[in-house]
Amino acid sequence: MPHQSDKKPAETEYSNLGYEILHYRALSSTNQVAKEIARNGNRGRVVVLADTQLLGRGRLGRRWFSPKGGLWLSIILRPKISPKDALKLTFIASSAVAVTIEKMFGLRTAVKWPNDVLINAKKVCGILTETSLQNGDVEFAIVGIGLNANIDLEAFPAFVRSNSTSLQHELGHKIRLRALIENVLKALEHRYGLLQQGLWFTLLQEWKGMASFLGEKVKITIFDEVLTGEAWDVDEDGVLIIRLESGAFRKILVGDVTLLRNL
Ligand code: BT5
Repeated sequence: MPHQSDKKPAETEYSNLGYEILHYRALSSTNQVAKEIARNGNRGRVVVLADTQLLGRGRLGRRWFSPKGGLWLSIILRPKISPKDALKLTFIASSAVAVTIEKMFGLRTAVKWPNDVLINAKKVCGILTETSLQNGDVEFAIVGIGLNANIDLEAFPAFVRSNSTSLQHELGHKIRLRALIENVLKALEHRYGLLQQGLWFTLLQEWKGMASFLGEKVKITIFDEVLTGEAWDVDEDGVLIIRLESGAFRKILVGDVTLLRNL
């Protein structure tokens, strides 16, 4: 059921790259609305943007807090990839955000498996990629980017505040959201082009170059199961490989990584 606020964008803007940006004041979730738009047919390059989300979502049904001042957007893509490759879109979006933040603001960023961008080991951005399948193929993918831009951390509940940061908090001032959006879209478009050309290994290498958790002692939470070990590698499918204390290796397809040195 569409949310009451989801009916009509407040304005439609166009990015320098020709994306149609449907800009809403308040929305349930940009991913949800993008999905509904994508289902209604291919209308080219569309981005759904909201000033605030009332039901912003993370992975596994979790909540994504989306107060005003953040960059909350979803991009509709129609990639020629198999469903198991959706994670690649998450990786390239994370790299695009991480590189853009470094270039624009000179802040040092890192990526963390599977979908985080960090500054000073705190989460500044999360990516949520969702796909719709048709006859076993990806019909469309929605890449949702949640980036804490002009946000006072006081706006978050304590359990989120302790593990997160914002650009405003790191820089001590607000930034121009519009320029950030343009640059993130540009960085993602570039990487998406490389992915479509079959250059996944180059893109994975770029992501791994920012993956400072690799080689670290980590705790992995997989639903109710908790493991500890060393974050050994991320394989070509984007799967995390952990070296357990027993010396055995384990492949992790879904889960959350916590760096133990931060505890
Ligand atoms: C994510 O999930 O990190 C994916 C977040 C994607 C959000 C974007 S915003 C635009 C688009 N529309 C949507 O509805 N979603 C996407 P996950 O890895 O599951 O992390 C979720 C966890 O991060 C929560 O359980 C909280 O602990 C924490 N969290 C919630 N809001 C946060 C925030 N604004 N900043 C940092 N951490 C947050």
